[in-house]
This record gives sequence, C-alpha cells and structure tokens, in this order.
Amino acid sequence: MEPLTLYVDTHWISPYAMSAFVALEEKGLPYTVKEISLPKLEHRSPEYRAHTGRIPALQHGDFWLAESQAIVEYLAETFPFPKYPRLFPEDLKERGICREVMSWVRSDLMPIREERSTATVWYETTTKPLSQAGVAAVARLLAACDRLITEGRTTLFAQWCIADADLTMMLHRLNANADPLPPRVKAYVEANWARPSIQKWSERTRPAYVPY
Ligand SMILES: N[C@@H](CCC(=O)N[C@@H](CS)C(=O)NCC(=O)O)C(=O)O
Repeated sequence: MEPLTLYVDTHWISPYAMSAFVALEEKGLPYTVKEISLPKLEHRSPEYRAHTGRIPALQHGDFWLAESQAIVEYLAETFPFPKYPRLFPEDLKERGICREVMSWVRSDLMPIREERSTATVWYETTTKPLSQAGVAAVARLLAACDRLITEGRTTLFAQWCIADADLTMMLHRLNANADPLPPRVKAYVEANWARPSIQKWSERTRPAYVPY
C-alpha cells in the first residue's frame, strides 16, 4: 500500500481534520500525521501551497487531496467494504442522508461555529450567551436532530457512519459549553464522543492556544 499521510493543524481543533482523521481510524488504515501550524502560516509555505495549501490534506503516495468530505469519500472508495469497515451506509437513501448531514454541518450553522468555536471545546469553554442568530441556529440544529436521531439509538442509522462523527462535533460544541440539549440528543452526542476514533483525536496533547 502506498503510504498515507494526513496533514492536520498543530492545535488539533479543525473539525474538518478531525473528520478525515476519524475516517482513517475507522478504516483501520496505517497512516502518519503531520502537523501544519496555521498561526505560523506554514500552510502558506511555497512547498505546502504547491500541493493544497489547506488543512486537512491527505497525501496518498504522490497524490494529494484537500477538502475533508472529498478525503472521506476518497478513503471510502479506495479502501472499500468488505475488506475495510464502512464509512457510508450501504442503503442509498441512508447514504444520501449521510452526505446531506456532512454537507450541512460544513456549510451552515455559522453562528454555532463562531460562538462555540472548537477552541472552546479543547481550550477554554465559554459561558457567553448565544446571540439571537446563535439561538436560531441551535433551534434549526435541534429540529434536524429531532428528525434524525431516534430515541434510544446512538447512531443515525443501524450502523455507525461518518456523518455521526460530523454531527457529533457540531453538537459537542454546545455540550462542552453546557448549552442545554434534549436528553435524546445529549445521549447521542455523549455516546459518539466516547467512540475510540473520536477519543483518539480528542485526547491529543495540545500546545498552548495561539489564536489565528
Ligand atoms: N471545507 C474545508 C474547510 C477546511 C478549512 O477551513 N481549513 C482551514 C483550517 S480549519 C484552512 O485550511 N485554513 C487555511 C486557509 O484556507 O488558508 C474542509 O472541509 O476541509
């Protein structure tokens, strides 16, 4: 197998890098991680820019790929089931919803991403109340969870899929900052946060935080 390298941020707070990392872990693939410092603008170095200039990036042999969702899909298709565990549901409708959730958490809910940044998850939590826009975004997120998360189940579908990791990251921004969540959603996020692939990312030793 050609070597796989994942490029992540030195603070390990990029939710996009986390998604790619979880995908590699869940596939059980051998890989190495290289850290790129965003505060030191290492991603703007001519060498790194010649490849993607972005975090995360995956290097597979001499092939480079950016965009976390593209990385996850590339891993799913390059290392398919049944030799490797699934990242996406087998059922096409469930797979569609898995991709819908992945795209949605990457493109929407900006007030949550800003007011409950991932730095508040791994560095200092915040007690700052959410703005009106933040409250509205949380309401939309919880309305979606109401549709998506079945009582008593800790995965979106019968089996875990990569959207569970992405949705969990979005919800954990709230849970880590003691923003109230309905019991069903709290049980979902806490069960997923305990998943070994996510814990492996979460438990990294992190350097002091440098805002960027
Ligand atoms: N849509 C991208 C977002 C990635 C992203 O925003 N990466 C940031 C760090 S978390 C980055 O590379 N910033 C540096 C830059 O764009 O110059 C993905 O899903 O991978």
